[in-house]
Amino acid sequence: MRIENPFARVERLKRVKNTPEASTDTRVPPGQFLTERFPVLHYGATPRYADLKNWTLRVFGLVEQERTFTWEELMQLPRNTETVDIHCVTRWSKLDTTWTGVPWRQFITHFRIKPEATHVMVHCEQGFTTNIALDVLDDDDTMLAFEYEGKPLEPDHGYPLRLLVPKKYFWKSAKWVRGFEFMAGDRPGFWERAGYHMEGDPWREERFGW
Ligand SMILES: Nc1nc2c(c(=O)[nH]1)N[C@H]1C(S)=C(S)[C@@H](COP(=O)(O)O)O[C@H]1N2
Ligand SMILES: [Mo]
Repeated sequence: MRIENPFARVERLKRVKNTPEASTDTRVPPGQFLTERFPVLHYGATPRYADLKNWTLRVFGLVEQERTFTWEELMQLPRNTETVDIHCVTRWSKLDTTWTGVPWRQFITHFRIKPEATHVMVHCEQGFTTNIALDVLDDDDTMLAFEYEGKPLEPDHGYPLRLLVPKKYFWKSAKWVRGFEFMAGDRPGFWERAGYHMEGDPWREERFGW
């Protein structure tokens, strides 16, 4: 299957630095180069919010009880700040990015996941989705991020909330998240249906095909 490049803004990537240490650096996965910029990549238009009064985050599917978090409720949960490296499937990597958010392991203490659930479909504005295994999410560095470098996320980078799963290619770090659907078994999300890999591990170069 041939994948058309869906990114209108891909031109920006041509200006990133290709540093010599990238090939040997143990922090840069195979086939990636480093950038100090922060490219913006997504399908469709950037959602804009006048305010977050009507914003909700829905937890549904295989949970004991569906739950909806308001923005206020989410802001009351314990938060954490972490510095991680990110890797985009279009081959840029960025080191030492700092994010603040609600750790995934903290978030899931607020509802009960049914034992048969194995995967999550992340639902975003405008129908974007991505699929992730629960055991991948179950890590210290996975979070529901709302700040980047100490400031609220820029609209282009997912304001108000994005998922951050730094150990997978960055398309799994879904922007403008509005819901988590717990599922028994895996199902492809938006890019996965277009041929991207179901797992997306940058260290194994799981870019396309499944
Ligand atoms: N909702 C949504 N989230 C998304 C995408 C998208 O198209 N829609 N693109 C993904 C891809 S392919 C990448 S590489 C990252 C880019 O994040 P950035 O724009 O903050 O660099 O967002 C991911 N999250
Ligand atoms: Mo991407």
